[in-house]
Amino acid sequence: MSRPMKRPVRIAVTGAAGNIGKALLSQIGAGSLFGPDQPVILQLIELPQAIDQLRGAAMELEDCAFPLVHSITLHTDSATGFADAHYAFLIGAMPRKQGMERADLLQANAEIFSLQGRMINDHANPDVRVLVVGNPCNTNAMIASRNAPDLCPTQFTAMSRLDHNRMAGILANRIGYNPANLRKLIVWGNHSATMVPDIDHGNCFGQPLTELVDDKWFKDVFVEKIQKRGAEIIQTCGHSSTLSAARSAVDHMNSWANGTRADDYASMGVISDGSYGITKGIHFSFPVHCNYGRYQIVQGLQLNPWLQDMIKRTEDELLKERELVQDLLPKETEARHNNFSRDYSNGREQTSGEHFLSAQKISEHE
Ligand code: NAX
Repeated sequence: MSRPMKRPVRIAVTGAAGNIGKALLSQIGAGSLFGPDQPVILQLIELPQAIDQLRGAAMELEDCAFPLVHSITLHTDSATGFADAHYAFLIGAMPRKQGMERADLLQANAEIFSLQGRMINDHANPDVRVLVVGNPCNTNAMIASRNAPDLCPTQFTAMSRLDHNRMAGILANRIGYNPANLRKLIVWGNHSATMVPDIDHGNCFGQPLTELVDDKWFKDVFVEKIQKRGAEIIQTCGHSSTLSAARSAVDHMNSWANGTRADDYASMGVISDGSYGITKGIHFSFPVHCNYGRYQIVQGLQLNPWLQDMIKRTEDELLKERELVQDLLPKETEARHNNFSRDYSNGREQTSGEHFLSAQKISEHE
């Protein structure tokens, strides 16, 4: 006898006609995100100039005939796009153009993510879980959260899972094991070239990774390889990570909603509550445990001086980014974020309540 289907959940995706967006949608449609008994309503959000690409993507999804796709709605207005969403993947962002300074890129994206934060606050399900993929994702997550006064800052996260997965894939090949057997890898800090890969607490079948991996290779080759892997992929094939980014977005949301193994960590960009001395209020990648739809930052790990120094550098970079977008951070939410306490870092319970089911399989909204 087949298992009964659950009620559909609403998943909003911005930048849905882009490279990562399309790869993500095919994984969600195939059931990689929440399993074979969880139907989904896909609320796809794009810029008006990309509406034809979005229509094409929706037609392809229809042609995939995924049994789990209950319905698809297309939006160029984020108010309707985020309406009642239980999960939101914020992928669409302004790409860096020639001659653009990092400060200009931050500012342009800050405007996008402050608007999206407000729209999610006003229109999404109150228990929505948000993953920011669009770069600079840590600072964009902070901006969206600062613009969502009615939601808990723990509902906004940034993606460092790709860096975590890159560590697992490359290390596993190096030492000749399956990536699934590597436990407790960590990525600290910003999703940028300052991120800090850490294997000090990791193991493979109980054996410390520091015993399996040569320290000189780790520090001189591996760390930089992970930090620059995105650039290496662009240089090699002419476009940024697509399949691995989509896979990591699925893994991130899956860990968050369904939990991590008791003997493993996930790396997630989450609001700092001061753990490990990191300034409160910035979105920083920490090792987390997830359970019952909540995450908690792993506490009490010893950090060697080399790691501490690198972690300080990535924190400084995020503080500089915050400085550059100060004008888009409302005063109203400043105290709540900058005094953020671990006591609140439990997130919200997931609700799977479903309110409006679309009559049509694909419908468009202005
Ligand atoms: P694409 O250029 O293929 O797609 C982006 C899509 O977003 C476009 O279709 C565009 O029309 C849309 N878009 C732009 N602004 C929007 C807005 N305000 N609302 C709705 N849609 C909007 O880029 P893609 O390769 O998919 O990358 C998307 C983002 O992911 C980029 O910012 C990229 O830097 C970032 N990445 C983040 C990663 C991470 O680990 N956090 C890794 C992969 C990737 O580099």
